Amino acid sequence: MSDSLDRRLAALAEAADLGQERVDEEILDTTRAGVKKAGARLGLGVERTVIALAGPTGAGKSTLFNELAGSALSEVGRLRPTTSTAAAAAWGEGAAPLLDWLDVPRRHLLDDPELAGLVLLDLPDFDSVESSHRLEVDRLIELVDLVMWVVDPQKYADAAWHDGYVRPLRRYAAAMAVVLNQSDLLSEQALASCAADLARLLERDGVAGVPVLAVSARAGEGLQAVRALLVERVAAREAVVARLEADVEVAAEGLARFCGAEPGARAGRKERDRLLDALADAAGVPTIVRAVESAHRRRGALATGWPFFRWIRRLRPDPLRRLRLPEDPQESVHTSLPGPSGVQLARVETSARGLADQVAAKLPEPWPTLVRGAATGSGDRLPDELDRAVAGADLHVRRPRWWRLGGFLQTALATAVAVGALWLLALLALDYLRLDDVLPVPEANGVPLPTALLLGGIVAGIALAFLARLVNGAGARRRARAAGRSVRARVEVTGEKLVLEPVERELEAYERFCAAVVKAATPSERKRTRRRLAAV
Ligand SMILES: Nc1nc2c(ncn2[C@@H]2O[C@H](COP(=O)(O)OP(=O)(O)O)[C@@H](O)[C@H]2O)c(=O)[nH]1
Ligand SMILES: [Mg+2]
Repeated sequence: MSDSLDRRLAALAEAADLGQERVDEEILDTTRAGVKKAGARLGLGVERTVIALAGPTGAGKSTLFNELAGSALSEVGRLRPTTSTAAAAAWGEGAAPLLDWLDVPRRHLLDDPELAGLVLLDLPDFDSVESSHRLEVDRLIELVDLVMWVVDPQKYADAAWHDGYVRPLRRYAAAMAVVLNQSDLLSEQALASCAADLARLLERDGVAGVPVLAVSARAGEGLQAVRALLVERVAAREAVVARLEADVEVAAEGLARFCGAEPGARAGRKERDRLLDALADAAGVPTIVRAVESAHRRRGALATGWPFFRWIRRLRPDPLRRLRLPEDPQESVHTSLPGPSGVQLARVETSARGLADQVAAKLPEPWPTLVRGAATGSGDRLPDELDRAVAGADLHVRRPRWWRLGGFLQTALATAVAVGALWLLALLALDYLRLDDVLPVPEANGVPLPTALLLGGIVAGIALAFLARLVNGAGARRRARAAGRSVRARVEVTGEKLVLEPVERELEAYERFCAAVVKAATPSERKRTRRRLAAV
């Protein structure tokens, strides 16, 4: 019978768990307490129905209680306030655990097969001058399966009752009945207009359709109808579930204000790109790209440049070494990149916020705040994580194979230049000593060989260096682009981890929370059908 209720209670408990540390704690506590109460009540069985007689001072609750019990169990009093605790009458054996749970020590055991399963409570007056009475009434109204309000012709319109109880409890209309007592004090006509007025007030309170029974507890009039109502409710065994379902509905409604009509959006391309750009900038991608490019040029020049000018290149440090950028990916290394500036970090935060707002701005609070917090929450870790991302990136620093050949050729050409120069110096010395005919100078195509070696070596060396420089320039740009791409890819992973995934987690929590709330708020198909039929 309570399959649907169990399912809804489970959904409510799930919503309370998902809302943990997100949604207003007080509401979650109330929800959890409600789930716990429902579990306890269901655990005590639906075979018994707890019905409380509640109402203002002197309406006749105790008189009615005694009439129904068939004996003077409860004190009917002119001396007020009478008692601060409720009195219970239980029909049939085995009500003790239920009464223990209700914490009602004053109990009487009655025997009437027709009413077996009924636990009737005579509550203190809710309008008593003793505030403890009211507290006791409120405590028990939370727990009982059905409240039978007892009012009299003087007090049926009191604001204390309508505004203090009926209207706030209007969602519990299914767990309510009203007895208009002391009908013997009115003429038939007056009673009719009084009952009509009461019905009108109840409708205004939002509980139209609640059964209203006019009785005279003292004269014993109309008691049969009250008894019939009790018998019917006890026999149907539905009061427990009906009351708890109303509890679930109220609780689900309380949580539903944290759920909007719109589902959470997913991060858009534009927002993602903006965030990624800001992160790449903060990670120093432009600096890295420049360093990779100029390192390759420098290394290429050292390997293949004109040997006589290489020393100039050596004067400037290698940019990759200077930034301590590992050439092989190594996450554990700390680079010497300057780290993100305040402006760069602010830009990351702004774009993370923008992304959060894009996905969550339309959700009800607290979700936009939570999503924004999730998007920007890892800000402290950002510089470190970005550095790690950079250090772990493949910068595509590889020495091309042809550099060996180029270097070898340059060395050979430089050697030729040196040989030619030394040779010419030797000839100069011999000429000075007037020994120039001693050594014949070989010629190549009419040019003396030492001259050819010197000049040819210079020209070829410079030409080779020039050519190599062109090729190395292109290679440097290519490597720089590849390095930029791989650093960006790593930065993207960091952005996923620090911004997008936390945002996604919050959105998921939102969706699961609201799905649970909807589930809790939705009665089963069978129940709805029955309600629809009842409405016809
Ligand atoms: N005239 C009349 N008096 C009643 C009726 N029911 C109760 N009373 C009296 O109203 C007074 C208060 O009754 P009681 O049952 O103690 O009211 P409680 O405060 O609601 O418990 C007592 O003097 C009762 O005798 C009734 O139906 N008609
Ligand atoms: Mg009383």
